Amino acid sequence: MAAGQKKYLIIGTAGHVDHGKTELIKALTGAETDRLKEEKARGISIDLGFARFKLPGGQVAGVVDVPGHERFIHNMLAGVGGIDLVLLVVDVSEGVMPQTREHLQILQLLGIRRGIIVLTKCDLVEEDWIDLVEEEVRTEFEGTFLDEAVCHRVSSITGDGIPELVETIEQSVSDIEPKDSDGPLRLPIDRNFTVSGFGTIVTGTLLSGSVAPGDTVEVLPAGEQVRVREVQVHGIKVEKAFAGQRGALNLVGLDRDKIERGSVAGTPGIFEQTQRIDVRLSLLENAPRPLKFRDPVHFYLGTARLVGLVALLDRDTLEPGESTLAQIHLDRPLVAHRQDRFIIRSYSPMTTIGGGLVIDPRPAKHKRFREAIMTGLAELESGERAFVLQKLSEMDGARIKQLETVTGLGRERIAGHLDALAAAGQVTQLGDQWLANEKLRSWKVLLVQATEAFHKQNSLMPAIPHATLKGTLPKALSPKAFDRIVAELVTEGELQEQLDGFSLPGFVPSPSARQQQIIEKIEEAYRQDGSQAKNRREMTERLGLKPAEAEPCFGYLIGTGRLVKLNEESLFHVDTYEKAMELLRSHFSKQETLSLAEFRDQLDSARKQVQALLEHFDSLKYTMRQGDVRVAWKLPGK
Ligand SMILES: Nc1nc2c(ncn2[C@@H]2O[C@H](COP(=O)(O)OP(=O)(O)OP(=O)(O)O)[C@@H](O)[C@H]2O)c(=O)[nH]1
Ligand SMILES: [Mg+2]
Repeated sequence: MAAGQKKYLIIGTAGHVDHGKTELIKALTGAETDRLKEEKARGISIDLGFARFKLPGGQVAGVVDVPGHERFIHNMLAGVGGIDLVLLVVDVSEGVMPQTREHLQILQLLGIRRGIIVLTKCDLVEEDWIDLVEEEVRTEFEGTFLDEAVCHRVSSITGDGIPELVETIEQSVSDIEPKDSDGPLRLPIDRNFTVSGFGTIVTGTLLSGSVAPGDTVEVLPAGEQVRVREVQVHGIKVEKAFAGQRGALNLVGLDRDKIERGSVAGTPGIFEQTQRIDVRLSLLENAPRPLKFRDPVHFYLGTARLVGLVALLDRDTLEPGESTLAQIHLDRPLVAHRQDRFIIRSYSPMTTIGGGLVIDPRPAKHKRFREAIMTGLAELESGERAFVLQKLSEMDGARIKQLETVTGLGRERIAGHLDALAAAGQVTQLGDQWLANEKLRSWKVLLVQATEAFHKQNSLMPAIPHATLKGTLPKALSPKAFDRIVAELVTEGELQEQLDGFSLPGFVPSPSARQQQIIEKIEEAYRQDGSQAKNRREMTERLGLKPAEAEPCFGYLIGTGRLVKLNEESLFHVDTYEKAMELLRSHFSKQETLSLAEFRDQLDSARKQVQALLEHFDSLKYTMRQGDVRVAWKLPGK
């Protein structure tokens, strides 16, 4: 987490229908989360409700209130993905009911690890009755993540027990690990709507990354890149929303038909959609029957809801309570990531029967009963290979040596894993470094965007200089690896190589009439001055130009090769430069060494310029300095 950045958390509710979840959120936050007319009329929640919860310590949490009714479990599933802390609500007059269990199982399968048990409606029954219900709840929750959870007794109507609950919430959130705001943006969309005159709005919990107005996000499966016009958190316009917050993004020019609950807004180039995933799949112990090869199931991941066929790879049936590696074929594209958790429900009747973890979001189609495939998957699931991939994904390019340090594995083993990962399309070798493909993809997008932004800002420069472009990526990336990335972009037709840098294909600098005049004036002055040319600042002054208007024109002249830059200040007209090259060549055709004084006489120039020129030749490896003189090195012929 970046220094000084606040911690953002999501608190969710869970529990059987009518057990008092919405009322509890009202008692805690003052907000009414039932928004729909039908919800108000029927007195039950149908869809997700959202609220802002300011804790006494000042921390603000987002609240996701889920519906308890069996028929709306799919909505509940769209809401619980990103929560950090759950309030599991049990109505003391009813005790544990079917959706108390089902919600608990779902939370357990999704890997939610923190919760508080809240016994509601305590104003309606006697104390010793509550004791009995608490005992029942404790027995029921044994062995789950709520085994040792704190249990609170409240009445959301009278307010009894609410302050104590708030205190426990405050304590529980203090040591929650916040989500990663530095990672790529990932926002599974849970709502989308249009506001007239404003366009499309999408909302969701940011699982990682951050988003600000002006950013470009990619919406999948639509596959469109769109600009974010405005970002809101809890109805308030913000400059940036961070991981762990609920954000509403106003997207420019995206048709609402192209999005649905389950779509994902993310950093362009990172996420890919898939209709086939390799998973670790577990069937609940109380699943009503075994799962057979190619059984259809309802499949839930993030906010998405699909239908999948389960291809069991090493058996024909999966018994309740068992777990295995399997491949799931989906009816529609899904955005999934390694380590994502998912839920499956039986096709009919719809009950939760299991869930699991994504091992490979983009696998090949597997043949069944192949030992090599099973071992490969097992390796990928828990083995070193996944570990190496994970470590590499955390680094901005790494040599094998560095991977040895961070993984503690030997060079040979790492090299073997990297080769296998490269064959599986997950990593790439770029010269001296390795890089996770996920990062490579996002960096490529970034480089193209940086070039585009540069063109906008510097319309006279034919290219973004090599060094400026490299500066947009992390320092850890080696120059060689960077060159490989841009070379790939050039091959892919995304960038075009220029004299000293890169441009978008077909970009042509276009000076205005006024700029054209200045350009010609500067060029003419340098041509006339020849080897006597003054430095850039003096030239600007002499021609009576403002530095701000002269600078881009210098850039243009350098970029188009009419002026040659010896260093930041010293420039030569290209004709003068060619002449100097000619002198250099002819000198070394006759002599072994060249001193500064000799060259100054030949060139008839000032010492400072000659010095700059010779250093420039050194840097190009045309010449090499040896004590006070230069010798020819890799001097190009004519
Ligand atoms: N007396 C009393 N009534 C309560 C309490 N909490 C909730 N209720 C009532 O119980 C009913 C159901 O409460 P809700 O909060 O809507 O229940 P819910 O869990 O959100 O229900 P769904 O979202 O449909 O699953 C409402 O009429 C509430 O006013 C409480 O602590 N005491
Ligand atoms: Mg409710």
